[in-house]
Amino acid sequence: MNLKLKSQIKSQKGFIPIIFTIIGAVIITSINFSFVNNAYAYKSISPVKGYPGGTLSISYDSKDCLVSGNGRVTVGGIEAEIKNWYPCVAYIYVTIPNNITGGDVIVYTYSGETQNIGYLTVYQPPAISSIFPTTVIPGVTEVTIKGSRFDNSKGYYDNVYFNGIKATTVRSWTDAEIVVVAPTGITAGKISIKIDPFDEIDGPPFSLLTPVITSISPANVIPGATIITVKGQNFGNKWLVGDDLYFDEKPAKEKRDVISWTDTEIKTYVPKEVTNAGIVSIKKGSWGVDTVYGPSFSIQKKVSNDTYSNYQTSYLETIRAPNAWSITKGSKNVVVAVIDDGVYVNHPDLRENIWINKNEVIGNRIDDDGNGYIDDIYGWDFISNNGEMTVKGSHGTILAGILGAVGDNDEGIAGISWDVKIMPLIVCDTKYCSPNAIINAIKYAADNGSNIINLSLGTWVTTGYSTIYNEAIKYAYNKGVIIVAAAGNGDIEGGIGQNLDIIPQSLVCNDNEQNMVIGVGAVNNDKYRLSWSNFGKCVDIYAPGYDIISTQAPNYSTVEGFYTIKNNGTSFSAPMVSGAAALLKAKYPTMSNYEIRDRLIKNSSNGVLDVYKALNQPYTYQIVKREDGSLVKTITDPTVYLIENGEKRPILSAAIFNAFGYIWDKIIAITQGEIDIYPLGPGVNISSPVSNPNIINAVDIPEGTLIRARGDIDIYIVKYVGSKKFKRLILSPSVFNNYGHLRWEDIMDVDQSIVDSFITSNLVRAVYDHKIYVLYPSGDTGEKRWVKDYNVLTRLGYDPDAVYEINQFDRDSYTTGSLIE
Ligand SMILES: [Ca+2]
Ligand SMILES: [Ca+2]
Ligand SMILES: [Ca+2]
Ligand SMILES: [Ca+2]
Repeated sequence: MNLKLKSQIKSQKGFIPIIFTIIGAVIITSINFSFVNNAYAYKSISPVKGYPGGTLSISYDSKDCLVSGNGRVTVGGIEAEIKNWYPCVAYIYVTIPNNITGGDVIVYTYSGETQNIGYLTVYQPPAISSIFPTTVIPGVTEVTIKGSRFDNSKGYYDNVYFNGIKATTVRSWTDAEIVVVAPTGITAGKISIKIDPFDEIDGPPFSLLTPVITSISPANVIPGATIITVKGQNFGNKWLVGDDLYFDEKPAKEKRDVISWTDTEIKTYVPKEVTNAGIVSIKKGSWGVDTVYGPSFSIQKKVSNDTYSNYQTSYLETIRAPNAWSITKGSKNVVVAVIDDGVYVNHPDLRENIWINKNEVIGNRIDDDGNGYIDDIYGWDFISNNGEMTVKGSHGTILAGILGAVGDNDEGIAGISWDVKIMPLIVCDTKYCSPNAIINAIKYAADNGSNIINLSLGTWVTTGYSTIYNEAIKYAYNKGVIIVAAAGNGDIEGGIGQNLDIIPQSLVCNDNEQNMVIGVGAVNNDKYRLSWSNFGKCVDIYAPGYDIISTQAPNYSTVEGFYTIKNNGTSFSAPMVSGAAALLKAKYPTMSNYEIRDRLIKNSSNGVLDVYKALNQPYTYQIVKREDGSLVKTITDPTVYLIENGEKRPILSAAIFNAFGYIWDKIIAITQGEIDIYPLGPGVNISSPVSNPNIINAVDIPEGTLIRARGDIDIYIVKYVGSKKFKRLILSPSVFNNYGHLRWEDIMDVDQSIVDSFITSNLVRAVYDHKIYVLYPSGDTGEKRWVKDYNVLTRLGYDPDAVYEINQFDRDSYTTGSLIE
């Protein structure tokens, strides 16, 4: 249909009611014959171009005014339904039949006359063949409607409806295709189209793209604190007015808690108004979509009556602190030194647990207890050199709360140890920790009654590893102090933790060859190491270090009052271990520091602190009975003992030690407590040689001897240059056999320690070959690389004395690598 034709239909149709009005007036006022007689002088149809179902008015040449009987009308031979037949005024109204494109309008009058009134053209109504897509987002989705006879453009009375709601945004409109945006406020139903003058016709059904929540994480939340991730589909690419996410009917968006909103994921804080567990639901009000319900959530329970206890539940349960509290909640006899930037000693949740130097009189400017520090009533500030204890940063007060905030006092949080005495020692300001201050503070702690020292200085002491702390650590350890240190963070801002085996750090790695420092790394509440936590052998145990709440000094708090949330770092893992050590010390006051250390480490769960297990399932500290032949000493006492027949035999001099071929590297440093269990045996001297057959005097191994550690397959040949003892690996059996003078039965099986006492040489020179090679054996093969000259050899630190002369077969059994220059 073209526009011109269409406007004709409209004007004709508009004319019809006027006719009706005239007719009605005529009927009501009774029939005026003179009018009628004037009226039937012509024959016509209106309109001349109609549509199926439309009304056709027919004026015919009437002679039937007073004649009774039936008349009828056909259009194109099809019987038309009579709507009204006004005989005397000669007007007939019929419904245009379906399924015709046109035809003559024939009136069969009552009297049997047949009158051909005129030709009617019949237009067909529009038809919808398809819509796409059939699933829509109200207000967003563009829907393409295909079909026929839509008209070439939209007229005022032409419209598309989505289940009765008119689409007001039309992208394009042609006779065969309409593109509209699904309107807001719709419900699922049929798309329909109204092309004037035709009646509205229905198209295929459409459904709404409704949001679906598939998962939430975590499901156990703390209102006002937990960031929850809601995953699903059809959330819309962004938040729109009218949308919201609800927790037990409490709107998150309305409360400005939503952090991000994408089509498949919403991140939001759980509104603090939420008080009950319930269902997470989403409403896409912007699409007119009703609330869709998702999974249920629960509210993190409290493990103490403290105000913010539910913030602590996850990580405290990870380390089973609540279970541990059924055994002990700590003791005020246990002192923990927090060596950091200070602890706010008047904190409402800490002040009961702050150490007080009872032997010091405050404010008299006298060192009453004679410990070298004047008026050190709560501890000492090693930066400002006074006892005022003004905090120099935010860090130390956080550590103090984690390990020892007063528990179950209706205030704040609970420390791991509810009862404890915290000794603040200030060694840092916000930017810098002084190594000397740290050393002095460690000594102060050890000298003034600390049972435990917490060193969460990992991220501040960035100078790497230094042995300057060793002596102080050793001093405290040998006084029975438990020393706990944070492993340090590689880089919390997305970086990765360092392998401390490769890059050791102080103070966590200042173990003094023993395990004097309990190194603590950080895990999440699922016991996975956090990527930024340092790791390696210096880390003895892990504890939660993410999203930790604690006490805070005034001016630093992020939670109303004196508290701070969302602390991340190994700094905050360490005081959990310190607090756990405090619980063990409270429960077992006479337990040694190394036993508490070992109970904590050996009762860990996947390497993660398990306070309950450490307390409840005693790790029976088994002092390993050293094997006969072991060489032991304490750290503080230079005397070396030979363990023999269950006794410790002092080796009376270094000369004797050397004369027996003992190896200094094999001396095991043990604690005084362990060494005390061995009864003292006779001293080792020349006139009382040891009887232990395992000890082979090194001087009994002549140059050229083939040695092999018991249980090992590697065979070495030894040589001596002055006081230096070298060994060289025989690469393979074929190399061995190629040397005609070597005999398998000559191989001497010795202790590994004997093998280790020889320096391994990988330097060789073959006969008739001036080149010196460095060998890189690997299994039964290997590579040789020529060292260019003597200067290169010495520059690289190789000892020319270590060079062995080998045969050419031996040399050629190594592949040739690149030149070393
Ligand atoms: Ca003093
Ligand atoms: Ca004093
Ligand atoms: Ca508390
Ligand atoms: Ca350690």
